[in-house]
Amino acid sequence: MFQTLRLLALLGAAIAASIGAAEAPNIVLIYADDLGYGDVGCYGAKSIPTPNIDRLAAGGLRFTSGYCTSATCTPSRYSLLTGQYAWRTPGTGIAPPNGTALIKPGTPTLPQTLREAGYRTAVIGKWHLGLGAAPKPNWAGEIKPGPLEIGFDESFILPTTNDRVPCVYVRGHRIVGQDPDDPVDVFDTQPDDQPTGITQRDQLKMDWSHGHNETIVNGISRIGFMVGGVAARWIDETMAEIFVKEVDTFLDQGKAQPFFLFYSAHQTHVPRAPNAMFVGATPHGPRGDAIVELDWCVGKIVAQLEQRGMLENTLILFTSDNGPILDDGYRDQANELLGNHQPAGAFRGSKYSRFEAGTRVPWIVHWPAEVKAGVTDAMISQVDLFASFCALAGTNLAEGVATDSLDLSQALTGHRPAAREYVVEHSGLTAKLAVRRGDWKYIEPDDGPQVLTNTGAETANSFHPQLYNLSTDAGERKNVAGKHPQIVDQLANLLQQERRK
Ligand code: NG6
Ligand code: CA
Repeated sequence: MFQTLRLLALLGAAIAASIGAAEAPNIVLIYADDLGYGDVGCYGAKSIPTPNIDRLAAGGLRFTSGYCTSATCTPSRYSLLTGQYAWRTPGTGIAPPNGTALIKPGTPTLPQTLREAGYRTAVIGKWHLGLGAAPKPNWAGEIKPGPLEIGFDESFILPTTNDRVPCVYVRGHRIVGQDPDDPVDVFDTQPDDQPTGITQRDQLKMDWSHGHNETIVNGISRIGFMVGGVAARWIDETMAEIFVKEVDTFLDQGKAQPFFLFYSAHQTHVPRAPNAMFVGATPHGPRGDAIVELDWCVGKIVAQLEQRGMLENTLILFTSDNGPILDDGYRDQANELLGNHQPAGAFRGSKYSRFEAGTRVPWIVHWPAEVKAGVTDAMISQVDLFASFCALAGTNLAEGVATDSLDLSQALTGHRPAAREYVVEHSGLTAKLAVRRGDWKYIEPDDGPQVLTNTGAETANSFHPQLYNLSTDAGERKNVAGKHPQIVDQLANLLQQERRK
């Protein structure tokens, strides 16, 4: 087995050598949560210090047209790992606390394909792609299928998001530190008379604004009800350190094989409860401070690679799963303390939106051995990472695998500027899509709400087709669909063709 892996790794190295790299690179995907285009210094933030992320950008390739596939988490992650748009598969919306595994074992995935090419693979951090099988995950026992069944050799995850139960870490198939006498279980409705965010609202560490008022863990009420596992429950303020330490342990296994590490950060998703080290680091309250904490994690990961002499031939991709949001369910003053900070930069919209801010995200590629520093406006989507990373690993995709994923390895590494001709954008809340081709952005009509009442998010829904010229109107304010009916038709047809694929 090891011989075969070794052979494949060598083969990968040989092919990678054809683009100039001496050996197949390690790949570290640092995936931020709800981080907007304008949230970090190298993309224009002035009042949130992000020196570590900025350093990656200064020494790497910064993309100004890098996209996630959807403006919410679960579908973006699904597309990234499968190379297929989540909107093709029903049920891939935001996974609930007891959501079962969305990527079925046997589905070709990015980690599985890299593993077959000789990579050691791991996921550390937020999962949010469902776990276990129907009717619900076996929280008290063996929780499978999960990451290990779809191509990861190792996993240390928070099962859903940090605002959802169960608030525990899962390593491999089991909850970490679970006392068999106090087993964890999770319910959609209240199973007992435990205090909740409603009954003990005045004692919470952070008040909720909408939803998020069920089981209380670490003084913060969450989505869903959990019982048991009291000793295993996480403390939000130490989550960053814990994840970063897991990275250290993973890297300790050395250089015998190239590796793929999916570091899936919890910042800056709600509840934003950064470590005391970061409280007050920005004038923006917990949301800004959580971004500084994320930056600290990036710095630690880079340092850990550097200490082991691994940085040179490691491709680090830093990006985000969807655009920014201010009030996503807790009263953490994200709106009140925003000041002049622009989480989405010049773009309109936010998380949940088909306007650019929903899916156009920070995207930095750092790989000293191969990638020259610079800035590019090449259009690329996270759905392309499957084919692109596999090409860099020197492995070919079989027919019918990752069919939405384009091999843009040459654009990703700055060797060739050409990338996607068009990029499909999805909000995650509607079946309707949007597309950007060149400077044109077309948004399909949809009769859903234009603004979400709880979050204030502008969805980009409208009864009318929308067309914007991003070269003169990056903020998508002036709908020119009436003036350019042919372009509207072309782009509407393009989306119909995409659907039929
Ligand atoms: C929404 C939650 C929001 C957030 C989101 C998922 C409510 C009212 N809102 O349903 O707080 O958790 O789901 O975010 O419950 S994501 O980034 O993981 O997609
Ligand atoms: Ca997210």
